[in-house]
Amino acid sequence: MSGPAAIEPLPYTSAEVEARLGRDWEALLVRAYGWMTLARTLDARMQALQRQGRVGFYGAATGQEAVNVAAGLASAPEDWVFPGLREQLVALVRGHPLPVYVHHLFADDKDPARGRNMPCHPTARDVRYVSMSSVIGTQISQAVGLAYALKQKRAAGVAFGFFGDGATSANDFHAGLNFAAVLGVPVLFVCTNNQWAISIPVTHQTAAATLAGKAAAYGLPGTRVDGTDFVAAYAALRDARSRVRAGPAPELLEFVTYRMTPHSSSDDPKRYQPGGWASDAARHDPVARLESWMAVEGLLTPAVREEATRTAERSVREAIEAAEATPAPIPASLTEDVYAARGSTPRV
Ligand SMILES: Cc1ncc(C[n+]2csc(CCOP(=O)(O)OP(=O)(O)O)c2C)c(N)n1
Ligand SMILES: [Mg+2]
Repeated sequence: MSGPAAIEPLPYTSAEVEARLGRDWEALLVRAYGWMTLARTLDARMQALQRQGRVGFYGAATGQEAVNVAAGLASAPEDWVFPGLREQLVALVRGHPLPVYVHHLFADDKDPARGRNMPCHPTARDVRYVSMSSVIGTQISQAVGLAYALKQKRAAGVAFGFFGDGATSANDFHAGLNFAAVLGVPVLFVCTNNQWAISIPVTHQTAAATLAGKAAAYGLPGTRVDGTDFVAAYAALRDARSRVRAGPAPELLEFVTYRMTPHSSSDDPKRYQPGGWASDAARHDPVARLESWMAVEGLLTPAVREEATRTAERSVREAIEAAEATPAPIPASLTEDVYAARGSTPRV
């Protein structure tokens, strides 16, 4: 049996972290660690429940937690989120209640979409998290359209358009970045390059050296960031968000990460991933990297770590219990929320 993979250490002194994150850096890191622990717990439980047939489908975001938590924390309440496949955690960090998300995963009667959307495709109106589209790339141009509306209305906020490396080959990527730059709208493009689009490695996706480099063709800034380093991810998102807002002017951030799980519950990566992938990914595990840095700096005592684990396990368990005690939507609800009754407000 091989031992645990060595972790690529985060390359900072605590003074450097303070310089990048600001005065409240310690509280920020403890908060981020709590969210990442919750995300890991949720991904593990949901993948197991899917295998037991209790949840229909699940797509984990294991390995992408640093970007998602950083985006949730760096965004403002007035911002809008147009997610790709793996940004559900952004909704939770922005305040969408975990039990509501778990009701959605179980497609039960308390799912805001009443079971009409595939599990793991939540909609979270309360935090301006737009219903996720499985059609790769469509959300990119939708984010641009929303950002254009913000500009026209002189409204506050930034639209975050999330997508994966595979989506950079979609037409919407081209149309979206082009229109955003020409129109000068407040949209922040966040590409999480987890190096796979199901079975296609990013090296077969594009001949470009980096995905961030594609921004130059459209006349907007593109920056590549280590997406397994929470400190770098948070600083990049916070700073880009404020430049995008001030412009208004779009930017592209590419976060390099490692997909640590199958593409989804319908995938078997053993058929296509090279043997060394899992250990490479483990060395760049964003949760382990933050955890070990915090432990060395004395920020993460065994007691703090245990508390984070206990809290995550309890909240996930309680949300699952509540979902399992909730009936499926009744068939008659199929026609509810489809047409707005005159004078009514849609529920979703
Ligand atoms: C237009 C379109 N083509 C193909 C698919 C099938 N499909 C689903 S996910 C996926 C790969 C997406 O890869 P990437 O953008 O890197 O996101 P990741 O899954 O890695 O987060 C594909 C090809 C789809 N959903 N939509
Ligand atoms: Mg990908």
